[in-house]
Amino acid sequence: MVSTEPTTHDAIVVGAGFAGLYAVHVLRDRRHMQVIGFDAAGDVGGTWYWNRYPGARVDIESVHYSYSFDDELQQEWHWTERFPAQAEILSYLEHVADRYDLRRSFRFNTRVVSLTWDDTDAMWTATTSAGTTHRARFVISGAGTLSVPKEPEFPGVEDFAGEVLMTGNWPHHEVSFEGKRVGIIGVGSSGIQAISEIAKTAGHLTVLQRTPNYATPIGNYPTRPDEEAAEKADYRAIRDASRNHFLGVPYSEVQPSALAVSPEERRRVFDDRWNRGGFRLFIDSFGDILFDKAANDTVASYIRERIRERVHDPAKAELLAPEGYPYGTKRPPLETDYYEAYNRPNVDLVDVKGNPIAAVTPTGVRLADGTEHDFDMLILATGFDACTGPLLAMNITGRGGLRLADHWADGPQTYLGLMAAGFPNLFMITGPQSPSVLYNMPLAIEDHVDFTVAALDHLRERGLDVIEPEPSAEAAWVAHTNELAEATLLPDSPTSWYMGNNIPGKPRRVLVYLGGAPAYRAKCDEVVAAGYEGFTLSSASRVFA
Ligand code: NA7
Repeated sequence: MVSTEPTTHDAIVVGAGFAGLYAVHVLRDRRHMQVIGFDAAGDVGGTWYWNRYPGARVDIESVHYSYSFDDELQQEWHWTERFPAQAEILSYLEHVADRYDLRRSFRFNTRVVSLTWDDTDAMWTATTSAGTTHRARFVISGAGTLSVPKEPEFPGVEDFAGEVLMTGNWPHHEVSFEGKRVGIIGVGSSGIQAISEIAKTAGHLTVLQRTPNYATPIGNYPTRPDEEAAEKADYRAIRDASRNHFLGVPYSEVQPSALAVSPEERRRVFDDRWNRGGFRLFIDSFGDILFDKAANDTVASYIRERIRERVHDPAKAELLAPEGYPYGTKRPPLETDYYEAYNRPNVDLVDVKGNPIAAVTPTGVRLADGTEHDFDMLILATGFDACTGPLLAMNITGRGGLRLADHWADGPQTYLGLMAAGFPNLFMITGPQSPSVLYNMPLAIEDHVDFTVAALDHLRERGLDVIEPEPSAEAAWVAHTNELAEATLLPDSPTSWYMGNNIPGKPRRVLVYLGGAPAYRAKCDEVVAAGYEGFTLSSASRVFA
């Protein structure tokens, strides 16, 4: 049968997570563009499709971590918990897909394997894993920031006789841990969430920990009807407050400096934020903890103290209490009863920092000193090739055959974290060097998609069809994002996906914009007000200054 599906489109959208769904809705339903979307997954959901390991949960209250673009949607949806689990967020995205009839614009189980710009007619060509080819003037990537799991770096992993599971690509079938000897590598956010749950049913759980983390309580609870009603009555103000906050949440109690207050007042603030949960300790306690080592030391030692209170075995407590790097320079995990898991008789903690994992064997894991740990199941919670990985995985080639991989050989180069010089009409939603993961993601996504759509409107109104950053504007943005990072403690982290150095061989460069969402939005507004300053706008054949 010959396919009658068009292969030339106005826009190609990559991904059916928060970004791709919103992009398709706006471009197709509000701008009446002919749009096609692709996702490697079997359905919508993005992050929340893949990361379905036990305990997977959002770390920002979902009344905030949700779309704001349609008041009816935010009024009608009911979250059952303050910080819902993966299944509920996936249901929400499925509801969004149904509500706006979005699935019909997507091809699922279809990965974009290359994207190539053609200078002669100013069109992108996408090839897909389904063997199809599609052309479009514009590409909107909603490929995600944490969607390419880190390759297992343990020799022998393919020879393990039991099951190997990855938190970032968890099976869809029910996984039972009953009576099994389970090993888990990694104590980032994913590992910490998974350990807390798996410990409850595993026959035996062994946690292989390299760097202990500063995990703090999430403070989850079932939705309180009065709180929900009050929020829905004032949703617009809450969204405005969120957009005007560094992290995109309406927290408003940050004090300037941990060093400017008495030890008693500091303790009071830390206790209060610890007890109230979320990212309050990190972002709504003292404004200098990410910038001043002495200020950071106060919160780091507070967290260590709280960890030691919760873990009964002093030897385990010592291993779990992080030392030697500042709090917040690795993405701070949030937890429920994580430290208490180590008080269970079926949970062991093994330090693999001094004695690293040498290999996976058919029966388990062998450490450098020859010690063997036998498992029936091995779980890799070892993280992601963050921010740049999802874009580089698409084999993108821009003007004059310039490969994105070469352009970014020394780290990402973008203008506003949204576009790269030499890659016209390619919009990277929550791309590297934008606030992305340091800004409540659904709002960061809406802002980026809205910026993109406004730029397309601007082009169309002027009879133009190509937009790209000037190399000088890109260079200035890269320098600016690096300077912002240098002013923080982030470069002091031993390994952090914020800095790209969790992946062997990846350039150590900051991957997020650290000036905060309000400063970023102000900069974007300035660029637009100045007629898309720093961008070159052109028609397919003629370049306008
Ligand atoms: P993370 O935060 O990057 O955590 C990965 C964990 O895996 C971390 O504890 C790593 O230790 C550990 N790891 C990675 N490679 C190894 C090797 N070779 N040996 C031992 N341990 C290793 O990923 P997550 O998936 O937990 O979280 C990612 C984000 O998703 C999270 O921040 C949220 O934004 C959602 P290390 O610290 O490098 O010593």
